[in-house]
Amino acid sequence: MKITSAKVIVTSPSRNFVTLKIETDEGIYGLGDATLNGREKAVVAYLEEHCIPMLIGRDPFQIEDSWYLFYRGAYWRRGPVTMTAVAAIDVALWDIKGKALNTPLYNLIGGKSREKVMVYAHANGKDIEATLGAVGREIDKGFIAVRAQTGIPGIIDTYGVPKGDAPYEPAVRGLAQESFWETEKYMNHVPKLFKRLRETYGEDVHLLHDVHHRCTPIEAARLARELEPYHLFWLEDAVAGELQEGLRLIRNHSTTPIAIGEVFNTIYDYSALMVEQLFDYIRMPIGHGGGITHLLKVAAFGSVYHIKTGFHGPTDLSPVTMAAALHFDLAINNFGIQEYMPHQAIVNDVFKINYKFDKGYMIIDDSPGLGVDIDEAKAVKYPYERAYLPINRKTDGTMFHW
Ligand code: GCO
Ligand code: MG
Repeated sequence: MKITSAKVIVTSPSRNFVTLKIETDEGIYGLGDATLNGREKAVVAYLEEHCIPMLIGRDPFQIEDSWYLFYRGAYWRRGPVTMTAVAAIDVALWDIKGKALNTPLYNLIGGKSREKVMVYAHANGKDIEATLGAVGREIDKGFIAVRAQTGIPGIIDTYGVPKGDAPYEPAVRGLAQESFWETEKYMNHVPKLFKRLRETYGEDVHLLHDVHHRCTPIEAARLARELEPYHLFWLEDAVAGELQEGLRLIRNHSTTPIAIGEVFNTIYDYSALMVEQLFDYIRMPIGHGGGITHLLKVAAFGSVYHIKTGFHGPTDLSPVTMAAALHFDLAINNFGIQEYMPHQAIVNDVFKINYKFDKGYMIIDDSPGLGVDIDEAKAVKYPYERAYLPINRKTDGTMFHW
């Protein structure tokens, strides 16, 4: 089999998605998600200008060699743009192989280790009462794990809490919106939320919280310690992703489990952290972390240290990444949990999906390859629109982490 062509499809049904489609001389094609929220066109250019010409004529079954071709062969390695492009190629090649061998992706990477994938939902509210209600609604839908984010008195915008009743979907069309932040108010408020959540919903539901990189190491250590009585499933991105030594301080002060890595893109962002056992859950999504080939290595390395996966799964990753993640989650032994934010219904006008939510878990059918498809005629109905993630300042105007 040979790769005969490849193209990049950009579509924006409610938000931008970038999809790589690789075609072969046997009529089989594969899909990869190349969406990098707010920087979509950078990946489009990387693929069109630098990768697609090198793909033509290659054997799509040589996935390991292709991975190293685009990783080592670029010389300028790593980084989110590069690794999102590498991931899109890699996932599309696995999709082709599954279809050619007429078997679902999970069978190519070890077979099923479980029948269904535990997922966590998002629950947000403008204050503690509203968040309690939102968590209750997710439990009523059947979720057994819920991430809770709440508005903070005295802060206009808080990460994860949308205005009005809109679903939380980071990136807005037009230029970046600014939000404002005071860590002190946040730190004093969040433990009150989790106290109320445990009092209201008991010990059984898994509760998660995302700090979104906003604490310094000593602040994160204090927060993790103050949340300890509420037995979180995890505290996510308690310090900025690049501040790896910060995790040591958290560990020294708390037993709250730590998740990190949605902004990481290679094993080299994790390796020292894993050996020292400074965190518990790997967040790097397949779509940004070099694809299935690379995540298999990252997850295997983590398994040596009893670290589990908990892949990123917001709506800014396309259904192609969600399907790839679900196959992966089914197959590996050290799966922990999967983030699941359902896409808006209009997204399914363009993408045909093969997974569904069922009582706290996701199940995926056994179509060959990934099992997700894209309708190109529908995709062109939703042209790209520039969108940015918000930027964040302290209330005195200082530029801060979003
Ligand atoms: C999460 C993330 C997202 C990111 C978003 C950025 O845990 O789901 O933090 O909400 O902010 O993916 O594009
Ligand atoms: Mg996050």
